[in-house]
Amino acid sequence: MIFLGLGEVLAVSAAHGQGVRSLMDLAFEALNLPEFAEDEAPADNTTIRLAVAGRPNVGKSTLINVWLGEERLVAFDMPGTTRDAITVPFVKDEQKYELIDTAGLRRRGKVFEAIEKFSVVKTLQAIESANVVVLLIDAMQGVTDQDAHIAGFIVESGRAVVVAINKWDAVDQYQRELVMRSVEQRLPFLKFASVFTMSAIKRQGLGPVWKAIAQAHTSATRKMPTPQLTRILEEAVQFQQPKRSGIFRPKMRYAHQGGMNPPVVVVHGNSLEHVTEAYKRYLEGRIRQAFDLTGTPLRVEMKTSDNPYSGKS
Ligand SMILES: Nc1nc2c(ncn2[C@@H]2O[C@H](COP(=O)(O)OP(=O)(O)OP(=O)(O)O)[C@@H](O)[C@H]2O)c(=O)[nH]1
Ligand SMILES: [Mg+2]
Repeated sequence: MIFLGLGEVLAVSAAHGQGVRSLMDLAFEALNLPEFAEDEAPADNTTIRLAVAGRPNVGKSTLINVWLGEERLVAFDMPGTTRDAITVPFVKDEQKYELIDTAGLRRRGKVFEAIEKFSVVKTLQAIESANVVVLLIDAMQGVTDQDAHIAGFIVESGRAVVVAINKWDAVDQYQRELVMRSVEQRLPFLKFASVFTMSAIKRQGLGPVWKAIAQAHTSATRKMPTPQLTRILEEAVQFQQPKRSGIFRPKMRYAHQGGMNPPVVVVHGNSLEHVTEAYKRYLEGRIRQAFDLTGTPLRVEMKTSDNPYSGKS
């Protein structure tokens, strides 16, 4: 039983949620639960699954109620009001959505917690099965470690994300500045996402958030043709070559798209295992810019073609 004994030991980063996903995968496996995605995924792929996630009491249920224009979900000034991930169908600008309200997540030590044990599992599964996640942050509290942890999980799951700072009506100018600074400091790995301030209760700032949701979904499902990707790769290499590593000089030949939501770009060539992380980030930046991938994580993978000399030395 992986919860009690030390059957499996995984490295996780407390601050950024790194490794948490594999940990949760293991936990799900051990629990032997049915896959949320298979159970509740819409039959057609024209429906966008949109999850609202965040710490307890940030206003997730309130926001969805405002979107729906009715008090469909229970919202209350008490952490842990929502105990289960709840899906509600919704249409906006002729686009079909499945809105998913989730239980507020907190963190104790290195694992997520919610008021009820199973709601944390449901919430993490809801995030993994969503196309886009709105990460809701409470302006009265600023960005905390717990928000960073949830953000880390969203990014690791490859979900497109929009950051919305709620309860903007309830804070003064001083707190507003603190909040904006805490976003920069604690969520540096979310630089690709748009950040908005809003008030669900006062119905302020809702329009830009919707635009960003649609944009994030478009980015996450962008088609990147091989010729165009390869041209961007060539231009990037021309501008700055990957560093030589000993006798190896990584040689990039072409790139193709290996997946969507999140977009994956696979670079083919020789000695690519010597490409540095910094260079991969540089390539990611060039690709992001060329395809306007605001709002979605992007994965760049290196694939070395069979080397005829390997194994012969
Ligand atoms: N001032 C202010 N209060 C808000 C706003 N949005 C929500 N609230 C209040 O925040 C409290 C919590 O709202 P909920 O919608 O229940 O929060 P939640 O994130 O769903 O909470 P859990 O289900 O417990 O995780 C309620 O008292 C809301 O009225 C807002 O924009 N401004
Ligand atoms: Mg709720």
